[in-house]
Amino acid sequence: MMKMVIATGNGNKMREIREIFADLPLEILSMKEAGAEADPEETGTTFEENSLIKARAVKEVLAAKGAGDTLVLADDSGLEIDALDKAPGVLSARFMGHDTSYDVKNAALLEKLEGVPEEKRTARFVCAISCILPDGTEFVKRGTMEGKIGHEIAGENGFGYDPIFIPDGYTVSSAVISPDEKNLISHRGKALRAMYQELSGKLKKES
Ligand code: ITT
Repeated sequence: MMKMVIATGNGNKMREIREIFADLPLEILSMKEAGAEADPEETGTTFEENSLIKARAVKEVLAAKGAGDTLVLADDSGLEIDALDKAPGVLSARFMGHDTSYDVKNAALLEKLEGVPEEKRTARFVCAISCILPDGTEFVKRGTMEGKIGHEIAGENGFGYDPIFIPDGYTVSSAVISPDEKNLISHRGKALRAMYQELSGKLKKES
């Protein structure tokens, strides 16, 4: 079976990716499991650029190990808050420092939005997924989940900024809704399903 290495160190992303790709004829490995860890500087100004930077870095490590016949997938994602000029955006993971807890980050964002009226609290999660095929072909898919920033930290599911984000059509945060339901509406779910469509066609042609 062909191997697919995911260029992420984020276990939550790994779980979502494994769920959505479960029935593809692929052995899915994290970059750690594949012994191909890379942590390139995310110097891009868009989610697309940064996801490609991560995928190319892992592809290079794999090629150096003689494992170039592997598919590589990378995700770059983040939260855009309109009232903050789309911050934290591509800096979502680095906002206030990598090691700062999300309780602290989320509380700081809520404070920055104090007094901002409901209609101006719009926000979205964005996800770009890049794939590099064994022959070097690259493609990128994007998904978004629109919503708004709530007024409190709520919910135990999800991760990162989920506890302050209320998706359109909901009255609770994306950390309250179940993981399965989040997969159906999320930025990553949408980008991954678009990638799934493209890959399942390509993998069928090859087999
Ligand atoms: P990798 O680079 O190793 O994949 P990372 O967590 O550093 O892991 P990103 O650079 O893509 O990933 O940063 C994305 C950040 O955006 C992530 O750490 C969360 O803070 C936030 N984020 C992305 N998707 C999210 C989601 O579904 N729910 C909540 N927060 C999310």
